[in-house]
Amino acid sequence: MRGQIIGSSCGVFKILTDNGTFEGKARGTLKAKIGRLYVGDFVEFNEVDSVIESVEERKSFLKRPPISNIDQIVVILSYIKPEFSYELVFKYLTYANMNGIKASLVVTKVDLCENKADLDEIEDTFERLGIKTYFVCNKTGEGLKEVKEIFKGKITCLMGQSGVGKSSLLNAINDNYKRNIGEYSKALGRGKHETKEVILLPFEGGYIADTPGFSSLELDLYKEDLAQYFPGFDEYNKCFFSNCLHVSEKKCAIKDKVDAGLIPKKAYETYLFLSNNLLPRNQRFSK
Ligand SMILES: Nc1nc2c(ncn2[C@@H]2O[C@H](COP(=O)(O)OP(=O)(O)O)[C@@H](O)[C@H]2O)c(=O)[nH]1
Ligand SMILES: [Mg+2]
Ligand SMILES: [Zn+2]
Repeated sequence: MRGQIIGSSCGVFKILTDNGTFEGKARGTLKAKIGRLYVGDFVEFNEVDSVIESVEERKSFLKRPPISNIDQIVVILSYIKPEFSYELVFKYLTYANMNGIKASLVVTKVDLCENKADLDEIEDTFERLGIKTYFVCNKTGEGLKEVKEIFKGKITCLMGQSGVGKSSLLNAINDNYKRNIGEYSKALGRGKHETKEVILLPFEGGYIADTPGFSSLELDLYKEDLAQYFPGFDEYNKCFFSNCLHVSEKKCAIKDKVDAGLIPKKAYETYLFLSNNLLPRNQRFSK
C-alpha cells in the first residue's frame, strides 16, 4: 500500500496511507540498496510485516533539514529574539535556489517591533527580489490568515533558527498540533526544548514540516557559483567578463543594476559578505 513518511524516530517510521497511519521499519535489503529514508518519502508499505518495501523517486530533497518531496520553503525569522538577520535570510534563499525550491519569508514577533520602518525595509528589499514577506504575531494571530493561504495544498518546509517561533506559528494555525514551545534563552542564544525531529503535519490538503532549528547554515558553494543562486542576481548575470565575481570588476551588470536601483543595496552588500566567506574553485593551488 502506498504511503508517505510523516515522521521518524530511531529507525521507526510513521507512514500515512489512505487506510490510516502505521509504524514500521525499512526492510534491510532496502536500506542496503538506497540508504537512509527521509520524512516526505513516498513508500510502498507492507502492513503484514510492517515494513517499507520500496521508495519512490524523490521530487526534491533537502539535506538540512533532512526532508524530501517538498513544494516550497517558508523561511522564518523573528524580528527580534533572535534578531532579524539579512545575512541569514539570503543564505536560506540561496539554499532554496540551489535546491530548485520556491521560497517565501515570514517574520514573527512583530508585536515586539517599535520601529515599523525596519519592517518596511525588509518588505521592500524582498519584494524587489520577487519574494513575498509575511509579518505575523503568533500571540495575537495577526497576519496568520495570509500565511495559511500559502500552506494550502502544498508540502511546505519551515526553515529557521530555533527560537524564531516555528512551533508557535504551527500551534497558532491549528491548536491540535500541540508542538512543544521553547523559551528563547539569551544565555544559550537559542530556544530551549526545541523541536528535535522533522515531522509533517497535515494542513488543508497539504503538509507543513516542523523542523529542528539550526544556528548556522553553510552554503556548499564555490565563490564563482554564488551569483547563480543568489536571489535576484541570475537574470542580470551578464557581465563583460564571463568570470565576473561582481566585486570590483569593470562593466559589471550586477553593479549596474544595483546603481540603477533594480537590485536592493542590502542584497548586494549581503552578496559581498557571503562571497567573501566562500572559497574560490582554484584555492587549493593558491596556498
Ligand atoms: N512576542 C512574541 N513571542 C513569540 C512569537 N512567536 C513565538 N514567540 C516566543 O518565542 C519562543 C520560541 O518559540 P518556538 O515556537 O518554540 O520557536 P521554534 O524554536 O522556532 O519552534 C517562545 O517563548 C514563544 O512564546 C511572537 O509572534 N511574538
Ligand atoms: Mg520548534
Ligand atoms: Zn559582474
